[in-house]
Amino acid sequence: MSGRVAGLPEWDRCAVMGVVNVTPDSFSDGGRWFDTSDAIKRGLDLVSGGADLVDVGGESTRPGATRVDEDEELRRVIPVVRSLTSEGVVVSVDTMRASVAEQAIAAGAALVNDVSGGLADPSMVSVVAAVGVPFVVTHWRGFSQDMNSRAVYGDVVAEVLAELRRRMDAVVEGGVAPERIVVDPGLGFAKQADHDLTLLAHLHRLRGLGRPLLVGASRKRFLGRVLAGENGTPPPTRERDAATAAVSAIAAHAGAWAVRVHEVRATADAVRVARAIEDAAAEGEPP
Ligand code: PMM
Repeated sequence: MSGRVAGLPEWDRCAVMGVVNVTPDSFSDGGRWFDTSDAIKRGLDLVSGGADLVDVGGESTRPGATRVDEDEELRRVIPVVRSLTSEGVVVSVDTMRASVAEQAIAAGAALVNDVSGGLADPSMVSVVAAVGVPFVVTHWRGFSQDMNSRAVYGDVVAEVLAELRRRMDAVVEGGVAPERIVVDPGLGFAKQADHDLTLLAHLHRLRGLGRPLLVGASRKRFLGRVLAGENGTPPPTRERDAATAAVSAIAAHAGAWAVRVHEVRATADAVRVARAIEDAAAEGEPP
């Protein structure tokens, strides 16, 4: 099974995390939900389409992106978090800033999704520990501006495992309860396409970290490379949703706790099929 995260609802299958990027420049959907009311509507639509929780972010992390300033990030994120939580949506906040996490939690966010795993802001871990919300520890080697130059590995699975384990230890040392930690291999963060594919092929080893696993493959570059035609041109990001749903099924089958996706409908089906196959396998076991 996919595991339980203290402080969040328990789903009986891999959960679907829908994405609302309140940004003008995100890699996959930049600008589409930049306006506050569009972003809120998008969050509600994702829930109607099958999202179990909605991840709200105000800073693009696409390769090469420069950072947004704190006031602007707060302006983008907080009203969307407040409005969605007031509608009963389980919201996670995608931020590398402790101040944004703190205000988002005050506005009702149930989970802090920090793609830097607490490395970008030295106050992040203590803020999360103090309020006692769940925390996503993502594998990360540095800010977007130069992350591609850090995509150098001898054994990508072993190195990601070791680096995640170190971050988990540091986060627990900082006061976050182990049962509130989620781990994430950080597909595309300081990784080339081959690294992402190898990590997906070894999700069972990442589960060995002993905590629920979040997988964020949606529309990413490695899918563009897999889907590229003979001339090597990758399809535009919005044409990668079928491939994303395929990864969702594979991740769910490998025991992921949740998948983070931009279009939820096909993934919601994929995780249900994965669950049905798991049930059938359990029923087919000899006594
Ligand atoms: N990827 C992006 C943003 N946030 N959070 C987690 N936990 N894992 C991810 O893989 C992840 C993330 C980048 O995706 P986008 O900008 O295309 O939404």
